[in-house]
Amino acid sequence: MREGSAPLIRREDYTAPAYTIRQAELTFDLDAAKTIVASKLSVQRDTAQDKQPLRLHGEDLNLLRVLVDGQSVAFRHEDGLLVLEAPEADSFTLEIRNTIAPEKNTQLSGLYASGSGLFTQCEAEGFRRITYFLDRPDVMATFTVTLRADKAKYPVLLSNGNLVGQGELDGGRHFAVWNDPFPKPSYLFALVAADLVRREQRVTSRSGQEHLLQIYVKRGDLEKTEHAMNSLIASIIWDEHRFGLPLDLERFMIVAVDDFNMGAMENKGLNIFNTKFVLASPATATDDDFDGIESVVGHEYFHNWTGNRITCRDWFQLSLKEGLTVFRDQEFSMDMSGSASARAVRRIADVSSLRERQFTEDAGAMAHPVRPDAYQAIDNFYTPTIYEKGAEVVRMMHTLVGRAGFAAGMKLYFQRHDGQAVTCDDFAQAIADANPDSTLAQQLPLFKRWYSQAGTPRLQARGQWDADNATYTLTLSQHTPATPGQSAKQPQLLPVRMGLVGRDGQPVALQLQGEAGAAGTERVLVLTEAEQRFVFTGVTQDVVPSLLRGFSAPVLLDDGLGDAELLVLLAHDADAFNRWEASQRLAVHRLRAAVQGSGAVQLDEAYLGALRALLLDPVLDPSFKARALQLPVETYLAELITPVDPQRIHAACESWLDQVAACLQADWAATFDAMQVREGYRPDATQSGQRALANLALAMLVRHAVATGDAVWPGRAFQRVKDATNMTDRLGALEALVNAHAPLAQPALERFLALAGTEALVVDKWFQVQARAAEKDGRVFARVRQLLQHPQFTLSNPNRARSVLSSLVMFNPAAFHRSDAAGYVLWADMVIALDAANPQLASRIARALDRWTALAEPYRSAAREAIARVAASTRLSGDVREIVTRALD
Ligand code: 0A1
Ligand code: ZN
Repeated sequence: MREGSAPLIRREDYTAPAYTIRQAELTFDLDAAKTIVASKLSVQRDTAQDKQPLRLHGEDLNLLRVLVDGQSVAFRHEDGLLVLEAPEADSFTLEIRNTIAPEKNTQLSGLYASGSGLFTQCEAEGFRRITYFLDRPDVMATFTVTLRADKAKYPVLLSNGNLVGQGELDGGRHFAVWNDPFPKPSYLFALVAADLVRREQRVTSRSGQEHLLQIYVKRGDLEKTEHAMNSLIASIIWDEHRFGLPLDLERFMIVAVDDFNMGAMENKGLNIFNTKFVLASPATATDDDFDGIESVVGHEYFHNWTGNRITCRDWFQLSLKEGLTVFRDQEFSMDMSGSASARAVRRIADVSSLRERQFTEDAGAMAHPVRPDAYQAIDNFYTPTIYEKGAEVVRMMHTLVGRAGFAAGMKLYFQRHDGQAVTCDDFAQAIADANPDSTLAQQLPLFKRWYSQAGTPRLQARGQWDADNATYTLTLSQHTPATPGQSAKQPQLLPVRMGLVGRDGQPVALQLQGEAGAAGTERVLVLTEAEQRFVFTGVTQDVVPSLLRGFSAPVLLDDGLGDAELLVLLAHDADAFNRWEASQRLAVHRLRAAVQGSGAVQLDEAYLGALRALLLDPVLDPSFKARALQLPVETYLAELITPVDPQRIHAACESWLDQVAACLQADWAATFDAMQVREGYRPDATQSGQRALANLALAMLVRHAVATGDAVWPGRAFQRVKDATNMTDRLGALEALVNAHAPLAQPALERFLALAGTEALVVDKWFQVQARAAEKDGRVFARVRQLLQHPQFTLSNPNRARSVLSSLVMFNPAAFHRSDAAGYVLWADMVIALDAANPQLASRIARALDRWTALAEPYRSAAREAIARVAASTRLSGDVREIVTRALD
């Protein structure tokens, strides 16, 4: 939609569909310039409702004809809808013929061209860009799809379900007929017509049913699909084992496409993936890429039950499928990672991402509840709040009812709702009903505030040890700050997993006053009011509270602990997550003091000693060490140190890094050598932990060497860029040189690009490393400007566009927020330019200034001006219009 803002769609206005479509027979004559779509729909009127016109969604379509039961009928166009007066009969056949132009579809929503192939993306409202339809998730039809196309150009023709016919046609054309027996909403429809090759495997499920698994990619990419196939098989086994959910399809296909707005899409039986989440070889993909593939393959596969078998009634319920499916993919990745320590590191990664992306969202102009109340462009609501915070809400339910209770709840959810389009309430009710004695069931309305209230709750904790009575009183209180449109918040239900750690590091038994029975050393306190006190008895020594273990609730904790207490937790906490958390908070204390003081951090001996002890600890996992010895990212620090001065935050981080690099130089050197992996490459938790710590050590060593004029470590890093046998090592060495602004950075970049050849995903990394580099004297920003002119740069491929633009505006605050406002000028230019072709992509970039009101001057005023300039543009899409309007409200 162009010009003017799109209407606000409200959750409270939901009404059941007046008509439903039972069956859809679609025929496509595929051609990039002009595709003809013929659709034959069995439509049924809901006779319980008053008779009303049939209103079909349609966008950018060229309509050729409309027939009802074979007769042409009158129709009109109204607000993007095709409106037909209600036919006499309650059930009728509607036939529509229209054309579309896939090669002109630069939005990548609907049917579009990528390279020489044709692909679809229908979630959320892309199907209406293919043909007229009741394009809403509570209308579910069975689809039979005939694809006709030139055989040489499009040898592979795929759609959802099972292949029920294929053959030759005149003029070098061929056809395929696909039938999907599962009724599904139109957003799960998919088709692919392309020249692709495939890896395939047959598997037999526990029940004895045979399934065909296929992964389709471009020629030359086949050997990079092994990890995706292994991940798919692991996902199938895991879902059956953990949740009793078997693969219900004869055929499950994954197709990789170069041009894709998001990560991947769970179309029934025909998942379409961004190549980034399919293709991996040790030479082209990092350990993180391998992990990303495992988790996204899992995520899309798990949607087959949580999303496809049970779908959303309306888009306000998006978290019903996304929050739950993220929770499931997180659990899958944790179960796959092996040891308890590797699980903890996964949790640390997930929580870091939540804080960096969702906490910042919840504090900004786009803050919205997990179940939003209103939207203009639904594509703007595929957010960290719907996904990651939604997953935390599911995780809290899991905490409250336990693993077995949650499994029972899932079982009940499927018994009740399989084949339906339902709401978040239905899900919570099923989990509660399966666990009637749980706190969740008893406090369900209170718990459900997690769905309705936006904003990150603040949890304050204060403890008092009473030596005379041997009691420890913990007072917990909460409040949630106002968010746009929600000024007053009510208390929420917060599960607080906790322990008490003696000053000697020993765990303390937790006996609540008035409670009988044996006491353990860890428990979950449930805060349900604004303030509550918990009195522990038999506490004979002063203790340090270790609260929110494993991050048991998505809140910001203020426990008032000082350095001495955090050092106890860092060294001794039985909970690995809270050990890591202590390391982060010790760093934040120092960074905050620097930002608010002289600018440079002063690292004391006690702190450096603790870091050294951590680095050299013989028991801790390298992956844990790598996490605990890294600073929180600057975007998250900006949430903790306000008003936000990105330059001062960056300067403080740089000074922390300089000192840690210098003071621990010998330890970093020993660590780098000790962490070399001698066996063949495996992307598992053990090896990737070693590589992560080696890369961190190398970055520190190169930094210190550049500062002191030493050439040895930069030389070793350069050598590694040339000789590394895997991408994790190669990229790590390149980043070390680039971030330290080493003289060898430029030759290393040249070598890296030469080695990348035509591997698009590796070229993306080359752009990304430079656009995310640690800013120094404006050099990174200047480089970004050059990169935008590079012959291999293009705005039309989302991955490439993001590798430079998102890297700058989302991940490199010090390069982006400049006192001369040049970053904001570039941002505004790029948002406007991108919006003309791809509004979804543009509106993601537009969100970089969501938090402008928290900025210090001069950034704040300059950011506002840039947003106002975008808002003043007359040709904005509804997507970007919504973002900039909310930002200025
Ligand atoms: N349901 C997908 C995410 C998705 C949403 C919209 C898209 O349109 C461009 C694409 C993908 C998931 O959660 O994986
Ligand atoms: Zn999803």
